[in-house]
Amino acid sequence: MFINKDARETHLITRGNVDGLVSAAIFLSRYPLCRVSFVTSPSAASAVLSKDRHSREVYVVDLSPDERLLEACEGREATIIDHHPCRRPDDRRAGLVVEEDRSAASVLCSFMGGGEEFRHLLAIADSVEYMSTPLMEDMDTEHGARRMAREAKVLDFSWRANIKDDVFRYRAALKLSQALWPSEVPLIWRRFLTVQNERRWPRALGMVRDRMRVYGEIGVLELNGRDSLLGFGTRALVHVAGKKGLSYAALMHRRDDHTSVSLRGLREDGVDLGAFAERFTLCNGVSGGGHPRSAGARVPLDRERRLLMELRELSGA
Ligand SMILES: [Mn+2]
Repeated sequence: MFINKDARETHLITRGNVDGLVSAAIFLSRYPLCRVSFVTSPSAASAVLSKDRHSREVYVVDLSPDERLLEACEGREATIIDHHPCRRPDDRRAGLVVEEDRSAASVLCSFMGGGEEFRHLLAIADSVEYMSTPLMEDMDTEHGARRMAREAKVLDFSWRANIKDDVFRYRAALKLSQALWPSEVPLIWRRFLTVQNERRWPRALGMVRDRMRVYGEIGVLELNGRDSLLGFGTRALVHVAGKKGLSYAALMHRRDDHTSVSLRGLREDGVDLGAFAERFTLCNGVSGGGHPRSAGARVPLDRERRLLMELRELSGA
């Protein structure tokens, strides 16, 4: 089959993690010729959307509708499907489908209808998003909790082998659109084995243990430029901060002209980090937002300290 760019009148924009991969798989099962873009933030999604002049319909999945993203949707046939708390439920610039408490992939699947054959993958997406859903319980009963955890790990490790590789993501999602298990897809299995054999997860944990500093209730890890945690960034930091009994984790990654901050809340009753990131970046630039317990921000280099100070004050530690 010849896939011509002009035939791709439907465009999916989603994240490159497990939730995004499962979303893409479900979407591709319905629209096998669609164009798929993987991004890491709502601002990256709005940039991709602004450049796309040819798609008739655009679906933006797993990205919270901030002002820039809604602006980019204006005048387009755009639908945002998400599971981050939505502060603009009445905005008319895009169709908004937002449900919390389960993965974006699950929200997408019920929006599209059908998708019975994807229940195992949806339960995997729910679990990797730290949710706890009735579907996860059903799948644990049907397939065994160990198998479910194992398959979630296979898919979650696989994309981390090379976090920049969107061609892998697309191919993996296309295979998963046949409702296979992650371990049944050789492409995914091989990447998983690479990450596993190189012991990247335990090595990433070791790096975090060496470098994390504790600021009040926040475990802070600073990375510079090309530093990496072998693909496990925030996940490894959250793990170590959790073991130390801390309430928040903050990964501060310094790039050329700004710092990307990932914030995670490790307590149920902590500060609403999505609201905090949005409010902080309104006054201190560039962009930010997210879930109560998982948020991101881009801030100018000289605002890093201030962000940590304000979070510490809010947390009362
Ligand atoms: Mn998600």
